[in-house]
Amino acid sequence: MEKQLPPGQFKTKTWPILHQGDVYEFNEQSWNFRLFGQVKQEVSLSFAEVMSLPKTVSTVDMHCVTAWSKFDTTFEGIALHEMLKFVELNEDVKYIQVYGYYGGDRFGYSANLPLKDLLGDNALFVYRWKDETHDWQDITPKHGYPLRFIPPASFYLWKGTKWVSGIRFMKQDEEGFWEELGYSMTANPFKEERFR
Ligand SMILES: Nc1nc2c(c(=O)[nH]1)N[C@H]1C(S)=C(S)[C@@H](COP(=O)(O)O)O[C@H]1N2
Ligand SMILES: [Mo]
Repeated sequence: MEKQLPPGQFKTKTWPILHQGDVYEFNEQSWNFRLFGQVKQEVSLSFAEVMSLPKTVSTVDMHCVTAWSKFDTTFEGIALHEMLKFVELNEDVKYIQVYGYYGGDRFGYSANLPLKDLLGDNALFVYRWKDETHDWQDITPKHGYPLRFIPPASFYLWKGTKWVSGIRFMKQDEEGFWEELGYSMTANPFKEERFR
């Protein structure tokens, strides 16, 4: 069966590149992944520690708010639920902010998401991908090397932070980078939740 495009979207076979600002330059020495906010104890993982976590392969659809949709990209990465094993969450944590690089600041970009929707194998921090036109290859610097988030297809792709630096756990929903500028908090492409 043909897959349904969300309303107002068109299909692309290539993977477009879209972000604000310059591209993060990876430096393993200064790179870390922070788990912080509403947790009993904050944790900071090195690149080697993150890359030694169990790996998940998942095929997902991506829907960008600028109206392109790309079906069936296969990613290899670390599921968000693997990261959760490192922290004990405070009571009533329901949202997260996924941080990434923007404008010289490793925490300059952020995207808010409800934690309950991110517990499956389709919420991944990815470093490798393939599709029908490409064999396995590393995520390029412009797509978020060395590690970027890919959200489930029930969220527009701006929730997919590139050059990730950490997760902040929250009790209440808070605006991220695009949400502060008027984009949707919930961002469901199938309900066409672009702005609010
Ligand atoms: N750090 C960071 N991540 C980001 C962005 C950004 O500007 N900075 N742009 C977002 C937006 S709006 C989109 S549509 C996707 C695009 O990902 P792609 O270029 O890999 O297709 O990255 C998201 N992640
Ligand atoms: Mo976007």
